[in-house]
Amino acid sequence: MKKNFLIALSLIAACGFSQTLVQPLPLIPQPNYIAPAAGFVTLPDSIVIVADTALFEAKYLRGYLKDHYNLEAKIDPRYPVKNYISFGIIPSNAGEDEDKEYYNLKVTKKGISIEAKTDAGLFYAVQTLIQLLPLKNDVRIEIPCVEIVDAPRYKWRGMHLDCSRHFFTKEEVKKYIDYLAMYKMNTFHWHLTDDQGWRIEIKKYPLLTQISSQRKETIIGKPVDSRGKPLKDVKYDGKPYGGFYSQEDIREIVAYAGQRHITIVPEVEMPGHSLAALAAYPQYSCTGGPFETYTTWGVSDDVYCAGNDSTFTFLENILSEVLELFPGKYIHIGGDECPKERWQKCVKCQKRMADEKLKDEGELQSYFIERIEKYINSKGRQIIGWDEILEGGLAPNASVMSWRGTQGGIAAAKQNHYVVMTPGKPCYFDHYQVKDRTAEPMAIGGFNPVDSVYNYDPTPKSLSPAEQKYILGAQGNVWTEYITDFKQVEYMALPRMSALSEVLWTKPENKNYKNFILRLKMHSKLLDLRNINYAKHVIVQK
Ligand code: TNX
Repeated sequence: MKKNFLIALSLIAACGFSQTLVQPLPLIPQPNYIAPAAGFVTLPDSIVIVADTALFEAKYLRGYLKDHYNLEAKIDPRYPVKNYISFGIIPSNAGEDEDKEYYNLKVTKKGISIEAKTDAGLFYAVQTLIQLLPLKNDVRIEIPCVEIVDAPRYKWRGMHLDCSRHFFTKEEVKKYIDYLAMYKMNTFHWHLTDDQGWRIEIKKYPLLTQISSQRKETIIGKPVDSRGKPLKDVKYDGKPYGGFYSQEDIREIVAYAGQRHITIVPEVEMPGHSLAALAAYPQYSCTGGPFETYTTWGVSDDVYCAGNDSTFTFLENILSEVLELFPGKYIHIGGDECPKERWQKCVKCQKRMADEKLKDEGELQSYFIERIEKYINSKGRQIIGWDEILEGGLAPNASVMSWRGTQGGIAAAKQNHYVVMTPGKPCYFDHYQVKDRTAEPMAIGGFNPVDSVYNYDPTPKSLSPAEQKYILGAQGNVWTEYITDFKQVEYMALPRMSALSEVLWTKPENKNYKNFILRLKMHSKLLDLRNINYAKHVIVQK
């Protein structure tokens, strides 16, 4: 099968891209091999999905056909003569994980057949099939005959959402997960804690939800001017703001994502970005407080005390509940932007540095992360952190998320550590999408247009082929200081997320920006059909 797949891929140059010039199929991300055939298959009002009745993918497709086209599909393991959509699992090559997400989708006049090595592959085939369905829901269902053979370029195809600065409901988070699913992404990085709010219920520490999940008000506009200088006359809205996910909510969301083959990587920030937690538990800071959950944007100087053993007990107790809730391999421990002023003046932190022979506060930060890593590794999991965890020495098994450019990722890969690329340029989807800032709602700054996302290559050329293997993939980040509601999340995420999905899924030789825009224009009708908001600059050209 693997051989067939390679042959199929090598055929792409010959026929797959005949589509580049003629009308392409409205698929995003572009599959790696497409063989268009003549004609269409028309689905009748009732159809059989040939599959085990317990298969989630079959039920998902049945639900979609019913909800959007009012088509009744019956799931049955027996084949009818025609009018079927069949699901089949084919043997996988043991030990080879590179094409576990492979699928083959054949649309013929007789029926539609899907084959994959795993349920994830079946799911991706369903996503492709859904994108081939008519873009109006009151018409006959005609699907173009085609064969698609497909598998992703990268293993980590991620999107992040900051639910600390602004809170999004359980239903909104599920919608966001639906968008990842639509684009065959498989990792949702859920930013759950920060200075401005703690959003995850921890049973052992109820004040985290009672106090840390709330802030008394929120700054209006920006705390700094365009050069980054603090503004004097800032105003606050005077409105209490808060929210959190109960453990029950989290279990529901994790299960929802899991069915869609999406792993959630929860982020619990440490040692910095922790003021909200310290507002409830000031004893784990250097000064003892008192503190309030941050009401402004930026980074608080008050961080967890690294000299106090009870800080680690507190964090390990929190993490033990987090590990129970999230079954994935990775736990994100933050590690970014930790001011060191408090540690410099803290007797306990300085004693720790002397006892552990640490030469500066950078090494104290490494001590902190390594200690947490030991705990997480002892539970059979791995840590991932922002690239600051490289400073002062990388914890032995840590993976790195490179956000301040790609240098951190390159350095980590050279040290044989796994890397997820998410450089501010172009992976920060909280930045503007067009040059003219007056044409968009206020954003944090920066400029990351859709084409810059599309043309991004996560694998740095400066790495050797062996080092390049450490690049797991990339991720788009949606930080929400200035994103107050979910419609705005959609606007910032789309269509940059559509572009990123193609970076992550489609092999570079099969990508083409002009062709992407043609497909995006058709695909935007699907977004309209589902009532999803998106930025229209590259779709509606003035
Ligand atoms: C930097 S990325 C941050 C976030 C902000 C973001 C705004 C990172 C690890 N830290 O705390 O929200 O910039 O773009």
